[in-house]
Amino acid sequence: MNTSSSLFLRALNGQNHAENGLWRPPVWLMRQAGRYMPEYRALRKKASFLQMCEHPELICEVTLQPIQYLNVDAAILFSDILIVAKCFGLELTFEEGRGPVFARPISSVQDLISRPCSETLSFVGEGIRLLKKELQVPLIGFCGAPFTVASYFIEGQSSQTLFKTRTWAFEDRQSFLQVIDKLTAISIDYLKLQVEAGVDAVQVFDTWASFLPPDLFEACCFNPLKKITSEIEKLGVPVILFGKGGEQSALRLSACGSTGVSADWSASLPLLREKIGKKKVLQGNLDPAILLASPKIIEKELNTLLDAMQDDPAYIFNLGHGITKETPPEHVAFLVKCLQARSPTEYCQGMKPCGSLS
Ligand code: 1CP
Repeated sequence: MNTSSSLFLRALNGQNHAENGLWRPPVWLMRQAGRYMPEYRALRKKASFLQMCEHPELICEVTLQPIQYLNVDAAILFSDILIVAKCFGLELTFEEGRGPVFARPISSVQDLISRPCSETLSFVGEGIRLLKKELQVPLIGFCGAPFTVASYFIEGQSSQTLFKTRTWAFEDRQSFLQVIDKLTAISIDYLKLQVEAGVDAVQVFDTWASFLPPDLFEACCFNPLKKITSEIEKLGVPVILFGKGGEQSALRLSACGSTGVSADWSASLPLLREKIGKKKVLQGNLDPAILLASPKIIEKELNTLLDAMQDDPAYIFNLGHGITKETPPEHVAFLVKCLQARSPTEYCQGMKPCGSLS
C-alpha cells in the first residue's frame, strides 16, 4: 500500500501534516466490527463467534462491514486475541453474557504444548489474503500480548481481579515466565503469519498489563513486548501497543520500542504527548461511553479532543477501548462524519453537515 495515499500510514510515519491549512487525524475504532452492527448480528444468528473467526470468507465479510458503513481509514482483522488457544489445543467457547470460557484452564507450564500457527491458524492468513484483494484502506493485524492472553488461559474466563494469575506469578515466578515465553514465541509466529499474508500494521493488546507491579511488569510485559515489537518492526511493519490503565500504563508501554502507543480514555493525550516526545505515534482515546450519549455531546467531546491534538502529525484517532454492543450504530457513523468534516475538502464530499442527527 502506498503510504502517501493513506492518512493512517502517513500518521504512522509521523507525517500527517496539514494540507492547505486543513488537517484531520486518521480514524479507526476498536471493535468497529461487532455486535453493535445489525449486519454483524444477522451473521451471528447463523454461526457462533468462533465459527465466524475460523472461516476466511466470514473473516473477510465482517472485517469489511464497518469499512462500508463508516468509511474509516483502516480496517482491523476480524478475529480475537484468544484464537491462539487453538495452537495449544485448549478448548474455548464464547458464552452469551459471560464471554470466553476455557473448559480446562491451565495450571502448569506443561499444559502448554504448541503447534505452529501455519498448521493451526492458516484460516487467518487466508482471510487476510481475501481482504487484501478487497480493501482500499490499510489492514491492521493483531494479537494479544503474552500476559493478557495468559490471564485468560489461567483464570479460564474474564476476571475483574486476575487473582489466580497474579498469585501464580508471585508463587512460582520461574514457571510463570516459562508460560510467558511460550506465549511470546506463539505471538511472534502468529504475527509473522499475518505479516506474510499482507497486514500493513499490527496492534498488540496488553489490556491487563497495568495489573502488575513494576518488577513483574518488566518481566511479563516489557521484555516480551520489546521482543515481539522488534521481531515485527524488523519486517517493516509498524506496531502499536494498547493497554488499559491511563497515562502510567501508556508510558510504560511507550518504553517497549514500538512505533505507536494507544491509550485508554482515562489518559490525557496532550500530557502523554508532552512526556513521550514528538516522535512516538499516539492513538486514542475517546471514552466509548460517549457514543451512548446524544450526538450533541459526541460532537462536543470529539472536538475537545481534536482541538487538543490539532496538527499533531503522529496522532491517530480511536476510542479508549472497544465499542460496546449497546451503542447505536448511527452514533458511531455520526462520530466518524464529524471527524472527517474537519478534513481537506476531498474527504468531505457527499457528507451531510454535522449535527444533522441531533
Ligand atoms: O459476537 C460475539 O458474541 C463476540 C463478541 C466479540 C467480538 C466481536 C469478542 C468476544 N471479540 C470480538 C472481536 C475482537 N476482539 C476484535 C476484532 C477486531 C475489532 O473490530 O476490533 C479484537 C481486536 C478483539 C480483542 C480482544 N478480545 C481483547 C483485547 C481488547 C480489549 O477488549 O481489551 C480482549 C481482552 C478479548 C477477549 C474477549 N473477546 C470477546 C470477549 C467478550 C472478551 C473478553 C473481554 C473481557 O474480559 O472484558
